[in-house]
Amino acid sequence: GHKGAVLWFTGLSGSGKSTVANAVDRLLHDRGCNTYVLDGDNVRHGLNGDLGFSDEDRVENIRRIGEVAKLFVDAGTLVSTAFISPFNADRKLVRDLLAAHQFIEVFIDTPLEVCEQRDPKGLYKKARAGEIKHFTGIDSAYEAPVSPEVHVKSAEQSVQQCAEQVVDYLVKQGLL
Ligand code: GGZ
Repeated sequence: GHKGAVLWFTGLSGSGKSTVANAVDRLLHDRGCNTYVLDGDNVRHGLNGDLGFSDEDRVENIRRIGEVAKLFVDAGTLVSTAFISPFNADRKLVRDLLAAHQFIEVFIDTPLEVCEQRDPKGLYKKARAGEIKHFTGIDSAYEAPVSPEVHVKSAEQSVQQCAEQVVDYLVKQGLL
């Protein structure tokens, strides 16, 4: 049986974090794991509904998500989190909340050009037009992970292949 751990997805808006996280979640669920996905839909509207996108609010957003993820780990769940989490220091804080084998950083590495091309919600277009301020990759920084446990190049493979890359890592680590 598996133990709890956090699959911490990080990447730009439109990189495919939520899509790949949900595909991984499905594969893990099919293997009989106890799983959950935390993403903007269930966190930014509720628990973190008071937070925006200033640097300060993003720091607090990630801090709270880290604490919630830890609760899921304590409950034995494989929890996938899908947030931009742009700052190395904040991801490190969450890493340090957990035991070494319990925090798996998954970098969804998709070039900005590709994310901007996809622009599923038209947010990049608005950011370029100055209608959204502090947009990650445009006028707010994204610090790429230095040594992520899993480095996924989503523009070069299918969603299913990306998800399998993550699951393969878990198998290799003996987590599944
Ligand atoms: C970045 C923003 C912004 C700004 C709204 N910058 O593609 P989406 O829409 O669905 O994902 C983005 C989401 C980012 O929220 P996170 O909680 O993941 O960010 S962080 O980890 O940095 O706290 C985007 C939308 O919210 N969005 N304004 N200014 N993304």
